Amino acid sequence: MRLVLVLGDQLSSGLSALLKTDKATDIVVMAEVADEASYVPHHPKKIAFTFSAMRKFADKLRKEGWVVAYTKLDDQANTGSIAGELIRRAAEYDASGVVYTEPGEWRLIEALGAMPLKTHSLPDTRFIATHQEFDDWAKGRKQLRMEYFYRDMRRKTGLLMDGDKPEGGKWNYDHDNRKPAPDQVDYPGPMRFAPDEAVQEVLMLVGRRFAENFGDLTPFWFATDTDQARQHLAHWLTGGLPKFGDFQDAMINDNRFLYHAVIGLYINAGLLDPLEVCQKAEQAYYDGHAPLNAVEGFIRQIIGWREYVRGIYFREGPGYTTRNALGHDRKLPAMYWGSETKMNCMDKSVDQTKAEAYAHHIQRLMVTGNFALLAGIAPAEVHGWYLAVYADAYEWVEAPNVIGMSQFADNGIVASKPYISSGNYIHKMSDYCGTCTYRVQDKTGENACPFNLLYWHFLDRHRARFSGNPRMGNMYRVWDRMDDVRKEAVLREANDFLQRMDAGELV
Ligand code: FAD
Ligand code: DLZ
Ligand code: SF4
Repeated sequence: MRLVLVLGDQLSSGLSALLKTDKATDIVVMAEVADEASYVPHHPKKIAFTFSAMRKFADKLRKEGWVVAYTKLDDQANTGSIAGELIRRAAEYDASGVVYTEPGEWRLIEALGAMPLKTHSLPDTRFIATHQEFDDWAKGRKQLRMEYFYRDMRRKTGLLMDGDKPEGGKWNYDHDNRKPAPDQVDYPGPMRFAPDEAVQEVLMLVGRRFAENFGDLTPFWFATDTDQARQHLAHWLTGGLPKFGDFQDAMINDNRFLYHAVIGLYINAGLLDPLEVCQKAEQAYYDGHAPLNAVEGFIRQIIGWREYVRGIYFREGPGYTTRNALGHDRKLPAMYWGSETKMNCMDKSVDQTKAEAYAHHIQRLMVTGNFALLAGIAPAEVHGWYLAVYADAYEWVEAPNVIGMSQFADNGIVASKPYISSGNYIHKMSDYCGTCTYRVQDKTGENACPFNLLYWHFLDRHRARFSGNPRMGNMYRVWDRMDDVRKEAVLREANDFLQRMDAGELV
């Protein structure tokens, strides 16, 4: 008899560990443990989602005939860690060993490998590319450009392929996907599910045990099983997908989700299969329900970016999260944890993160990420924040996005140049600036937008590293053409802003 570990983000019937074991003889182990619930101060909604979905998945397995040894967080015998639970259950059932699907985090991979038990780790087949395929693709390349990897994934899956050519003649329709914020959004947002009894029990537990964590536990509306997640997906495919592409980069004061799918949490936890999701989106295109720019853009995020960042995480190894190529060392300011700020874009992005454990890609990249990079915040602190606050955050996907794409801390493996912008970009893509205390038009002075000041501060302090980057030459030429008095004022005001922020003043 073997134990079969199922982790909180492995809630898939097709999990390799379940497929390779036998419900007649083997025993599934699932455990809510303090270690997993507190390696970062997770958003309460994320913990409630994980525990609810775990409990429902355990019930489903039992109905299918599995014996499931499930540990609840409050159980007396709970050892507090996954390894501890496996060791305890192995003794209880006199198990010959443990079978598991590779976890999505080095921390756990190492902890499981160090257990005094016979272990058998299986590849996680819920992804499209294997580690070997990614490494073969990456080997010998000077730059690991997602776009080329993505094309291979299109060929591999056959998604949006017309023979060996991309559907419509182009691989990438991103050019059509940068429309600014629309006046009205004609999609009501993600489907919301009233908590049933099982979820309510978890909400009580999380409310009691994690009351101090940043984030609102209620209203809790996430799907917590595959049936619900599929209902939500169907709702989005009809209402959201058609305009997903057009407004993918837009941000609006009064709308937290726009046309985004809000499915990262469901795919990452295993409730939805990424390929199935893409095939349904592809069908919407062939049925004439959604345009190619939307469908291609969406499929690229999943079989392109999602697979690519996973490849990077596993290729770069356990030290990736400690990288700090730019030597940034500022503490994460309290505004990330909800303290007041006068910057409306930051306020709105953090506020919705607190309420929903969700912000969309451009808020993460061009608002909170951009600000952290411009202000020189230590990437490890930024990483800890993103890992904690989003319901879809697991290290394999979060770290390459934060350490690599957003903070350039991996020295350009993921991003060929830093994703930085002045207030202009935010102004173009959102209605945030219209209701901000700062003025986006002001480049210096009392009301100057801090993004404007910090943008030049960043370029100036990292001149040696970036002035030779062909994609940044223009920025440096603009800076160099500015007169010295103006330059001096920008840098002085940027430094002053940073000092006031560090001192905890309202900025
Ligand atoms: P949509 O915008 O509707 O996109 C559809 C799906 O595409 C997503 O659900 C996701 O599965 C996939 N996807 C899109 N972009 C990416 C990407 N860059 N990397 C991986 N998958 C992608 N995504 C996470 O799943 N977990 C994270 O912890 C995470 N942290 C991020 C941190 C930063 C700084 C940035 C810039 C991006 C991060 N992303 C992360 C990627 C992306 O922002 C989220 O996947 C997306 O916002 C989730 O919302 P959605 O489901 O509405 O996505
Ligand atoms: C995110 C999370 C949380 C909050 N709690 C648990 C838990 O108690 N038990 C569990 O098995 N998994 C949990 N998870 C998901 C794990 O942290 C995740 O499996 C690892 O980070 C690897 O991706
Ligand atoms: Fe953000 Fe600057 Fe616009 Fe204010 S003015 S919302 S700080 S970009």
